[in-house]
Amino acid sequence: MVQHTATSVVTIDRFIIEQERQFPEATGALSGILYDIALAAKIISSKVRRAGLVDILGSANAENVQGEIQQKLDVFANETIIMAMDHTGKLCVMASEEEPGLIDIPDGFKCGKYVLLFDPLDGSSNIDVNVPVGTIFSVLQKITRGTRGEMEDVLQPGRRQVAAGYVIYGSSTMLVYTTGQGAHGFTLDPSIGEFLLSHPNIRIPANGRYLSVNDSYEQHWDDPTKALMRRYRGLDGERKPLNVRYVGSLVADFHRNLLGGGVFCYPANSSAPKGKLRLMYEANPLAFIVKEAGGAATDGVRDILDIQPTELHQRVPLYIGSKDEVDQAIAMFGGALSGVGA
Ligand code: AFP
Repeated sequence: MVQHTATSVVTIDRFIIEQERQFPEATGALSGILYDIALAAKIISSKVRRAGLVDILGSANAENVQGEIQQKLDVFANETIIMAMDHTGKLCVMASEEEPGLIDIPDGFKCGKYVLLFDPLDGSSNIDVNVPVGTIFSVLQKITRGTRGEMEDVLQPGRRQVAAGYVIYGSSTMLVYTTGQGAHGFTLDPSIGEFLLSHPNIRIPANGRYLSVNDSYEQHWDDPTKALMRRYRGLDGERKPLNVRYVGSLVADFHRNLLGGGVFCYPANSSAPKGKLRLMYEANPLAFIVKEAGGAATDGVRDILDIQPTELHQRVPLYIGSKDEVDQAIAMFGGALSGVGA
């Protein structure tokens, strides 16, 4: 943790500018996207904080593209991000976990060279019971020639991300992001409305304390998955057991393991052969962050960051966290990681 004095406080804006200065050729567009996301995060945070006070809880009676019931705050978060981002001239297209197709930049607004993918409010089924939820985002560079962004611009492997991050609306609101120069965390000081640098250059411990998995699916797991979970729990006598912690809100589980060490697993199972989590909105951005923090992420066979997406809402099995723990998953499934912890 950073100890601040009145003059040493580093706001997220100042930090972003200082990082941008290291790249004289930077146009400021990526920094602008990060400021705008931080602003959207403050708006969402203030709404989430009031969720128990105002009559906003409960279903908006709409099903999203994943067939899940949307919560009202999901809708609010989705709209807040779109409205904060679509007119800035920095993006050419967006995609959200809550929307079936691409989100075009409205007519009359300039298009920029970046693509934004986001999960506006992950873990929303936890809102009613006051459990942390989060926003996750990923930024890619446009690769097609036209002015507007196309599906090809969106369906790029995670290794091409130029920025990624998440916001956790927990006991405090924190924003963690990377642009490929380490993973840095900022805590929102609600009294001044600023994200302040609190966790510079986060490093995930190489081996973990925590195992996060929903083992109510055990009967649907294949044998290697069952063997891996027995290994993590120390039941096969090969290692010290990990401590099980599962919130059921990916950002909360990931954040705890990032700071304390551990592995989050959402394996494939016979009723969800590709798992549940989405490659573009959840796995890729968190894989970029964990890699910058010295950890790793795999689907068991491939490095998450190497997967070539084929569809917008693609799901992927996910093992993410401390490098030694992810290595155990890879060994169990016979996969390989490239550039881990670089
Ligand atoms: P919701 O947004 O529907 O609450 O789903 C949350 C989530 O996508 C992710 O945040 C959790 O890690 C995961 O699903 C939990 O899924 P299970 O309930 O199947 O364990």
